[in-house]
Amino acid sequence: MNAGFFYSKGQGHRSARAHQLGLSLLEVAIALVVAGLLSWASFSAYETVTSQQEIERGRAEGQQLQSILRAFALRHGRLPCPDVGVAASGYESLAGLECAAGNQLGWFPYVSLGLQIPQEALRARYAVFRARRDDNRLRDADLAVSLERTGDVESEANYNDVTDLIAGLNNASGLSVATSRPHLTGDAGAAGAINCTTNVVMSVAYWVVVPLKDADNNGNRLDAPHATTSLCAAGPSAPLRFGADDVVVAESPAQLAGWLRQSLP
Ligand SMILES: [Ca+2]
Ligand SMILES: [Ca+2]
Ligand SMILES: [Ca+2]
Repeated sequence: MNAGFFYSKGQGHRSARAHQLGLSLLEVAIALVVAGLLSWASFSAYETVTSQQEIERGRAEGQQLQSILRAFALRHGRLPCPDVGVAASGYESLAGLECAAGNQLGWFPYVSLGLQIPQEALRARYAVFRARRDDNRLRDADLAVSLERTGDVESEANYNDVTDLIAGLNNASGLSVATSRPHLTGDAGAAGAINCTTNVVMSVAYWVVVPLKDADNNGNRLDAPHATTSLCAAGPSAPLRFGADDVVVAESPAQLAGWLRQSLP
């Protein structure tokens, strides 16, 4: 606005100028409010888009880790051993050449599986089903150890191979669900409440939890029902909910055995 223009028009135009100025100030005020609202709205939209993208990324990461676990199982006749370091080292925590006894919960062993350790939000917790039966290998269900479970001798074709993992998975399927081993609670839907105390749904051969953000603001990226020391994970089909953005992938022993059977050469 050119103020000089109004001054040069003399007294008769003063009210018009005041009117013009007043209107302009009102317009400016409205414009500021609208700009504020717009920037707030676009910021909120940005936040929403960003979280959705992150969750999609978490899901993609979970799917990738599941594919890699399956490929590892097919090739090695066992599931990987968790990385029990406080900070992820990326390596399986072995004792000698075998998964250390009792090690069933830790970080996903990225480096041992040929991957790089990802950024913290995508760095996954991992649990594997282990029910050792040293007294009877035909009934062994320690899935982190490759073991002859079908009575073949070393010269036979199916000695200590993926079919022995399938046998171990079948043995695991036959055991009743125990909270001392990796398991799932519900999904807030068909599988019932997400509650590790009151609703223990099934054993799993493994679960992987990608933590993403600390959505429940408890100082840990894992959100309830997940915790660093817990063997319980929410059902993978659990919907997104307030205070929980963790992504879960898991398979029951029967599901993994089915996939392996289909994938046998
Ligand atoms: Ca065998
Ligand atoms: Ca989280
Ligand atoms: Ca948390």
